[in-house]
Amino acid sequence: MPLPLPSYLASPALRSLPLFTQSLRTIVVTAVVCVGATLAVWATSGASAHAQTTPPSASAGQYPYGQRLDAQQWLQAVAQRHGISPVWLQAQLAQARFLPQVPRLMTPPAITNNTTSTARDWRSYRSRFIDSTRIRAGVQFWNRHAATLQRAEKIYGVPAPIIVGIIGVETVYGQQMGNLRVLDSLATLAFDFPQAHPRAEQRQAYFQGELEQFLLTAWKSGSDPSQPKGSYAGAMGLGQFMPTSWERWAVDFDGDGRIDLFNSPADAIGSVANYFRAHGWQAGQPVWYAPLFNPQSLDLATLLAPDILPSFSAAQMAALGVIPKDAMQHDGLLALVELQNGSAAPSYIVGTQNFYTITRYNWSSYYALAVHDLGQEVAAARHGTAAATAQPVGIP
Ligand SMILES: [Ca+2]
Repeated sequence: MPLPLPSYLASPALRSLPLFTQSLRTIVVTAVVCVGATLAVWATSGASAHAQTTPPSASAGQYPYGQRLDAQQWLQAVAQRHGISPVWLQAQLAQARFLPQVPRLMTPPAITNNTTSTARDWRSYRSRFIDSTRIRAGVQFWNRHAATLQRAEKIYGVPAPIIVGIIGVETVYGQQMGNLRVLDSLATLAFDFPQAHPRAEQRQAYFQGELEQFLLTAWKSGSDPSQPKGSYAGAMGLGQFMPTSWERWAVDFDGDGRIDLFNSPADAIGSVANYFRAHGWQAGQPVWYAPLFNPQSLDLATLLAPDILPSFSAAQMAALGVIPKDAMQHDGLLALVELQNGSAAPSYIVGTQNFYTITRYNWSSYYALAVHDLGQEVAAARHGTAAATAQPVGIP
């Protein structure tokens, strides 16, 4: 079996011209030796005004990443860890640009609005992702790739509506894959993550890891990391894979010997299915059940304490006042999931392990339910029927 090339090199032009690419790399590396030499002078003289007088947090975007001391220290560590040429890494970092809109997009609305909480609303969230245009695009995508979706279900146990739901919510079936250079987004989040974020340190470390993997993959495959475009978070392709997800879970599902999540819907379908299986998808298990409330014995605080993590058997849940409809025989743990409805009373679903698995793709119960519902709507539209998606239930 040929080893798929884990390449981000999305540009077919560059891919088909290896000699040209090679000579370009030579030019870049030659040019960068000068930058490297300048840095060496910096390090020995200790006289760099830039590096010594500008703490990174205060200088977001003020100095290029190629000249930032914090970025240089990071670069040296990455070079040592993986045996990558520091000159090559420096050349890539020198191309990275600060994107001022990215930290803004990464800051939770509660902080930017200076309010303690924002009223979340399941209905309005759902309507952002489920409309007739997206459903129509989903029907076309499903029809075009029906055999591939079937093969993915057979191999990975993940049914077509879930894969179709994910790719629809993420990119409208490839129509909106993001137009920011991944190198810029990841460098901005790795070195200028908004410090107002409640988990800034943790998130910044996460994005440094993603940038590291992104550059490592480009180095190994000989591709140009300034080429791939993606979301403001650095997610790429039809299913919006982050670099570490691409490395771990993307598969070559059309058998052409390389993984291309930008241009190969089959690779995207197989990779989404493989990601789901790796994150605990249970073939044949429903995503959620409707709850039947018993107000006399209802212990909402205990049921909601583990949040979306499945923690109760059906019998335990029933004892706490929630009977999962038609699911008392359910084999596995369940979670009572609360969905806000703006200023109205919240509603609830009983999520299974599979509901939880969808949230491993994007950590939000609203996201998971929208993915599920879109898949159901597209499935119904393919057969010309109205979708029979059940709705979350309020406490009577
Ligand atoms: Ca492929």
